Amino acid sequence: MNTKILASILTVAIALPVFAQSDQREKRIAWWREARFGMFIHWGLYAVPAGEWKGQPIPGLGEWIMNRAKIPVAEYEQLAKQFNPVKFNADEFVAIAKNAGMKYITITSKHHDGFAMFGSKVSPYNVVDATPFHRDILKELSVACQKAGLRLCFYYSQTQDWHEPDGVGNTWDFPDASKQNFQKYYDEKVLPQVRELLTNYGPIGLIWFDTPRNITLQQSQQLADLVHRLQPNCLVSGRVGHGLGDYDSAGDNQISVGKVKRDWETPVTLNDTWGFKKDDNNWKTPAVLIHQLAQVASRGGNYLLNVGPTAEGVIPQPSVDRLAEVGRWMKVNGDSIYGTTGSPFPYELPWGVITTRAQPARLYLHVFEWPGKEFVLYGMESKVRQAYLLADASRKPLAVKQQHHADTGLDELRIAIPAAAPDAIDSVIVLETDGAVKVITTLMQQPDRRVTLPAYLSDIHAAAKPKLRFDSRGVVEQWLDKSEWLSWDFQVSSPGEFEVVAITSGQKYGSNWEGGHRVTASVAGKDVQGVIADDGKVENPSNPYWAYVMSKLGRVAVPKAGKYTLSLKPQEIVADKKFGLTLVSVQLAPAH
Ligand code: JFZ
Repeated sequence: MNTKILASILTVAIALPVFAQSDQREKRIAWWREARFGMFIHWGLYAVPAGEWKGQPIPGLGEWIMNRAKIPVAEYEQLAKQFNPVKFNADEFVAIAKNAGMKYITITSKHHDGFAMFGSKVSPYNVVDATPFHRDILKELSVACQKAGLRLCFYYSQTQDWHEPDGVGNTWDFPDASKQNFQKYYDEKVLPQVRELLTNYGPIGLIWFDTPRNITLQQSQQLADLVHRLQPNCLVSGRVGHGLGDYDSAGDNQISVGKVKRDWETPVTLNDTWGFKKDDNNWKTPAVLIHQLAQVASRGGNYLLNVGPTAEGVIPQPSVDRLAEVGRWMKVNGDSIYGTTGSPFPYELPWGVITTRAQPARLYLHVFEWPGKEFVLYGMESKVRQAYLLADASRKPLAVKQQHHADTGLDELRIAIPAAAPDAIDSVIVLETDGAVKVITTLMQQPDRRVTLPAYLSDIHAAAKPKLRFDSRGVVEQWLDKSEWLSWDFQVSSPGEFEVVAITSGQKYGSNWEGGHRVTASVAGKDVQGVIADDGKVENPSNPYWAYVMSKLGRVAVPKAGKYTLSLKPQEIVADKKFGLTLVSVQLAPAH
């Protein structure tokens, strides 16, 4: 046979299953893209000690107490006898989620401690057989979810299991790693329990695997295949390992600073723990939660917000209150979240975020900082047919002026708005366009005259393959080589004097910021040299665990409207802590 024909037959034969697979993935992920907002529930035996062991508060996450306090299996197992959550009411859990506007619930079926929250024939270490409660919590939730029309999903810790000698993580009871047989644990507990979860609880939305650690490609593949074979419409989370998930999971409490191309979800804590801790009262405010929800949606992702029920079986009241506040906002503004895709702009906006609906074509402007009287948006190419406030049931049209400035090339949209914000946290302006939404995607100065140049939209210059890279939020990390530099092209419509400011990011929980680097920023034929010093913090509600630090580099004059390039070149990078220059963005702030 002609080799060309043979090659094309082979190509088709190989491509077919891949197409079939991606087709199926598109089908199974449709509900999840529509949902955008879900409830995470971390619940297990760790709710009994609630962050305290033998009278001592144990630092860290509540569900990690067995590991943090190195509690022997024989002792930790005793907690099962005390686990009797008599106040648990599945309908109440589901009502709290539904009232918040959440469309799915993902509950820990088995966390790293190895204890199953369902009646499992595979191991007696489960809620039905080992506790005085004797009720199958997952079964009750599956009935309640089906009644209320929410999707039920299961978290399952596939690699870490501190109860089993062959699971990963328990080095205090089982110190001899050479005696470990992970495959045995995987074959005898993981596969059969996942099979139970997908067989005994009706249709499941997704399995949230976690911390893949040392799992092999073959084992991850086998898990994903098992899920998809038993329930073809069930999704597999990104943390199944080896990139085999149906969508990506962001790091805990991490929100990308830029748009993400793949489907993604971020898990977020309401306070600082997943599993209940009686002393953790560091609750996020409703404003932070609503802003995060809108931000995640504006970057094309799902927001999975956690509650940690107590050992009595109730969701803590501060959690219930905050979720009710989010629900109050969602009842009015849900259209701007459900079934939307991200912002059409590749960069962030100073006043809030944007979500988009394809059919019928809508742009939702989530205004966190209400300007009063007039709202201005640059770069809108489509004709805006109508504008109104989502909070206004009568949809009274707002006066709109749309103008293309031939001299500067600027597309300017002006909307007359009421002086007072319809919502103190996030007021949504709806724009209806003629045909699909089209915008200018080049970086440009904003109506507040500020120019923000995000690291993830820079051109990278390096002699060889650049060593600097972006973390999962889109922040530069590993910028240790001073020969590597960044540049941005952007549009200025309102010239003048500007302060050049660099925004850098600390590592998680703020302790690990590294400064002292000397850099040169060049723009409009002028160089400014400055030091990355701590000249103040920037509020960062989308990533409250990572402090943003502002460094003032110097002043530049931009003489006239037009196109400019700014380059940022390091003269010296301090890398004692090996973090280097962790750049979020460079800003030109109008100097008054
Ligand atoms: C994991 C668990 O260990 C934790 O107990 C909780 O269930 C959480 C949702 O997931 O912790 C992680 C996993 C991944 C990252 C951080 C914490 N990550 O990728 O940054």
